[in-house]
Amino acid sequence: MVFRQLFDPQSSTYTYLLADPASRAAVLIDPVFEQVRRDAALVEELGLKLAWTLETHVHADHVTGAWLLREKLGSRIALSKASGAEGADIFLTPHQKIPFGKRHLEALATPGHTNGCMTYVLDDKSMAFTGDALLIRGCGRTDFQQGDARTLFRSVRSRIFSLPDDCLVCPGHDYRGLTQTSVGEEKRFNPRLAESIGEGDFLGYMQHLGLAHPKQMAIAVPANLKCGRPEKTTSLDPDWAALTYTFAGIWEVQPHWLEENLRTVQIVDVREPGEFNGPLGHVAGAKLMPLGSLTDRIGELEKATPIVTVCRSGARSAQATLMLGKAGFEKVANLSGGMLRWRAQRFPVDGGVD
Ligand SMILES: N[C@@H](CCC(=O)N[C@@H](CS)C(=O)NCC(=O)O)C(=O)O
Ligand SMILES: [Fe+2]
Repeated sequence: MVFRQLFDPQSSTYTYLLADPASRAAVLIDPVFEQVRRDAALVEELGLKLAWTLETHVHADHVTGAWLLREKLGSRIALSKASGAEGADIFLTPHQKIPFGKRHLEALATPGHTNGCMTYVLDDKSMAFTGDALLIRGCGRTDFQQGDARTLFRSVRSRIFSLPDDCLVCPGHDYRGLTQTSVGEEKRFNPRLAESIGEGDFLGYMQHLGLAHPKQMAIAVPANLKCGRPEKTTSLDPDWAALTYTFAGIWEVQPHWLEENLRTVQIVDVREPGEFNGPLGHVAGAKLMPLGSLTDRIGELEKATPIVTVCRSGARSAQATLMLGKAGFEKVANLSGGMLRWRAQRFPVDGGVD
């Protein structure tokens, strides 16, 4: 099983990537709109095909990436019928199975934080994705949307605590940086829901949480009721080149694109002079600005003309794209694979030896 836990620092949301290694079919649980580029890059770098995005519920604190991922990667959107959302491909009912390759998740209804909350349980019951029904030593609040503490108590105790004790619990958020827990651990140590605690105690606890409403609530709830489809569908991605975004957070262009567009960009070679004039040669028209001098010499570059950074392997030049981005240059990309790939693909160089 391919498994990754991804984090959105703005909303403290966890997104989970699961995939069947044989077929490469993948599922993303609770993707975040602002992290779609990152998540799509990871799916592509791991050679996966995103079959589904699943929502554990209609979130109040961030906009889902479901719609944008469907646009980018052709994934299908699923969430519970009880959510009241529109625009999904499948509206799940309790015990429905979501297949990905040879594996599947089963949707359990765990309402209480919202009406439409679902917990997704992996086929072998080794993992449960509880959304905000059960958090690590906590649980989702019940004071807005269709929140109801009594319903939440019963969902957790009957549906989640009946899973095996060693079933890993993967929550929708954690505000302290904790990552995972287990059913057995929460049955013993959850301060609100442990087996020793009664329903009345839980109701009292939940009435006095005293939390401010999520900052994004007025935007997030209506957007999530449409599976994250924005009002205006303008592209957020830069389009000045055939760009790819890496999971490492770097915009890149491939050698063939640079070769076809040599005259429309500033090529900044960040190697040392000995390398620039050495056996690998350099791309015609490249400006030599060693990485260590880039910050001091940044005034030599034009802001309006796109920049492609180059080095031996693409590592130092990736760092250069970040430095230029911080200095306010908006159209910057790294030459993927650097001079090594440029030469391997037999593109011409000035200087250098065969
Ligand atoms: N300060 C956060 C609020 C986060 C919040 O209220 N989260 C909900 C989940 S959507 C919750 O149930 N939190 C439970 C808790 O913080 O204990 C924000 O503005 O987004
Ligand atoms: Fe929530």
